[in-house]
Amino acid sequence: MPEQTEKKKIKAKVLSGVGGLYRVLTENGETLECRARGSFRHSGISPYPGDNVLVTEEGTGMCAICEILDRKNIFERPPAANIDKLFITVAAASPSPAYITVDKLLCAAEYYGAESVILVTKSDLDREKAREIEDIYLKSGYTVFVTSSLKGEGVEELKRFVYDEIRGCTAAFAGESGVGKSSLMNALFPDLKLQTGEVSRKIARGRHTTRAVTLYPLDSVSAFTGAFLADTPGFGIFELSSIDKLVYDEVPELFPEFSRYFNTCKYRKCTHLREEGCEVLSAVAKGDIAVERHDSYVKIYEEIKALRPWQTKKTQK
Ligand SMILES: Nc1nc2c(ncn2[C@@H]2O[C@H](COP(=O)(O)OP(=O)(O)OP(=O)(O)O)[C@@H](O)[C@H]2O)c(=O)[nH]1
Ligand SMILES: [Mg+2]
Ligand SMILES: [Zn+2]
Repeated sequence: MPEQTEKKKIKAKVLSGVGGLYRVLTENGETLECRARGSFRHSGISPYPGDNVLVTEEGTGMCAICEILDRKNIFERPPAANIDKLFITVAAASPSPAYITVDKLLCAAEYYGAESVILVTKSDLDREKAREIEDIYLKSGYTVFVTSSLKGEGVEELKRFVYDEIRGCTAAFAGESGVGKSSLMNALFPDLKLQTGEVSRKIARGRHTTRAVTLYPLDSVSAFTGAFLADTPGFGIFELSSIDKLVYDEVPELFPEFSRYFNTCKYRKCTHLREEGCEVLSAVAKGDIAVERHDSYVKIYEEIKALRPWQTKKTQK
């Protein structure tokens, strides 16, 4: 027997990480506190919530993450890895809906290969606005739930969807601060007991109550197996520049409901911004594409073009 046997490596999932201290759930169902000690640290990579990792026991009661396993994807905002589904949350009122934030999050999810679901919250505050948001995103081909955590509206329906669709998956809530992400997670799974906060009366925006991304294993709060739900801190403004490889001529592909028109635009290199003979624009005029979505498209395209004017899909190759 060699004197120093290699330390046993245990597979685990990172639930949260604050100040270099990580909480992981091992495949044996144990929750451990860890530091990061692996060689990956030299290459500037650090574990993210959602990462699948290998951990070793250090003898001192402390454990160490020694390896990060392959990632399906990694979001910079909210910072999380291996997200299968993104629940993009938008309030009918308080704060008033910012379509650009929703559409940027939808673009990020399309880019990283996560499936998006739109959750409209606070329907009790403005029913008409809630329906308006629902119409826009249903028309765009997304799954939409209209909910009120306060009145319980839509909560059972969403819970059934969660049970059916996120088995074995990691889903994260994302959206502006104060839209009610933590409140809705509590309405779905009361045992989570997440902290929620007020919306500032003065600026009518949230106060950043949730401070860090945290994954909750659903089998700890309900009869559920192998699924994780992540609560994340809300944003003020969401910047797509956090996707550092996104180039402007990729932006059209991030709007799935536009794609069927691309081949019939008059010009082969149509940007779908304002060209004559653009079929995307004529679908907007006919009401087949929501005008709010096209407005966001123009903003996002121009923002990325201003940021990286010389980079295109060709130069990225
Ligand atoms: N009227 C009404 N208020 C709600 C509803 N859901 C949440 N709120 C209120 O909205 C405020 C913000 O809720 P949170 O759940 O903390 O929002 P959050 O999205 O988690 O915010 P951050 O953690 O800052 O990102 C709280 O005062 C909630 O009581 C709802 O369905 N109806
Ligand atoms: Mg919160
Ligand atoms: Zn076009």
